[in-house]
Amino acid sequence: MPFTLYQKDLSTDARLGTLELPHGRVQTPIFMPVGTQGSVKTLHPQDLESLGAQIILGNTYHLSLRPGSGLIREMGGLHRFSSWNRPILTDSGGFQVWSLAKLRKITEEGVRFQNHLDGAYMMLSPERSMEIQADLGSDIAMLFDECPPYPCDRKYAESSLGYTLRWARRCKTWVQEHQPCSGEGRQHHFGIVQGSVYADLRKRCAEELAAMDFDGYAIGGVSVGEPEEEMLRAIDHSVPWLPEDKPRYAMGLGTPPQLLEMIARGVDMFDCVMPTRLARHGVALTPDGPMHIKNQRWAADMRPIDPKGHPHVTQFSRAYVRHLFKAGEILALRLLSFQNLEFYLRLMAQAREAIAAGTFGSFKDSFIARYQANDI
Ligand code: PRF
Repeated sequence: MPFTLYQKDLSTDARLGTLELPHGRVQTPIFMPVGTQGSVKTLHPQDLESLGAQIILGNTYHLSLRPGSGLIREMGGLHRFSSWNRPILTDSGGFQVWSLAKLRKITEEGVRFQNHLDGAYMMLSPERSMEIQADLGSDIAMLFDECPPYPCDRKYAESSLGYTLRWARRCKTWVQEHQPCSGEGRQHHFGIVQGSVYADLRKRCAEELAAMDFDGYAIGGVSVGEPEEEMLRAIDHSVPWLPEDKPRYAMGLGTPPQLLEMIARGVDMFDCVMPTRLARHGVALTPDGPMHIKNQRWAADMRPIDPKGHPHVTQFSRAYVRHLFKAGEILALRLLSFQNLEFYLRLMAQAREAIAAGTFGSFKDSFIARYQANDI
């Protein structure tokens, strides 16, 4: 069994586990830095290792457009190509077509779209997505789903769910026909629960995917513009119907407090561009909340951004990082990316420790109270 659940928190549904993947073991709850183009922006693979990153994300949509998944396969797969030897999860592409491509048309076959690079017409289908992800050689491949927008009327949500479930079946068939091996080194496959804000659709999707027996399950269709309560409700409407003994992954989330709320609801895995994107906008994340480094108030501040942060960042003053950012120096983006990913990864390590100690509920409450006081 690749997923081992070895402890549950006493007062919440938080869980502690490990996931055995072809390129190594991942401890859950875990945050996965996003490396859309096969690179986590501004960081070297050694940086990621020194931050303790255990698994990173790659994207089918971007990598299949450029440089092409055939090329990556010829270069020995995404791990070898990018010189990252720990696990990689790849998203299936449908969501990125939804958010980036022009002229998208969904049919039973798949999604036809004009790509955002040169406007060429392309087709992504469940089979093609699985084939690309097999070429990339990721440890975890996501099924090809349809992510409905928010808000979304019931009729659209139902028809969209039909695609997600039928496409899941086709992904499974493709895998059975092309990757019959069941050994340790095999690629793992995660189904994605959709159903928009409709509790019965979420339940149906989770149950039908569970019956198809995947290695793990994601909750998709969240963080698409809905208010936070709606997002938490979508999790509450999905998690109870997912098998206890498989990992659960909330896609594209979220702020540090949101991650803790999700962990408390039994979610094990996360990815989000937020830490690296905020870094490039001059925001450092700290236990006392977000810090806007451009602010005049840091101009002569000798203190490090976050005294508990990584030595690569604590050796510099807020004043210096502010100067670098304002001068447009690339080092500023790198230092802030370092800070923010370290902060997210540390948060997950602290969450795991708190679950092990049976104190996750009080850890969550005190972390959120301090973070939201924004008392920097
Ligand atoms: N589906 C897929 N990838 C995703 C999402 C989804 O619903 C989301 C939604 N938050 C982010 N990434 N395949």
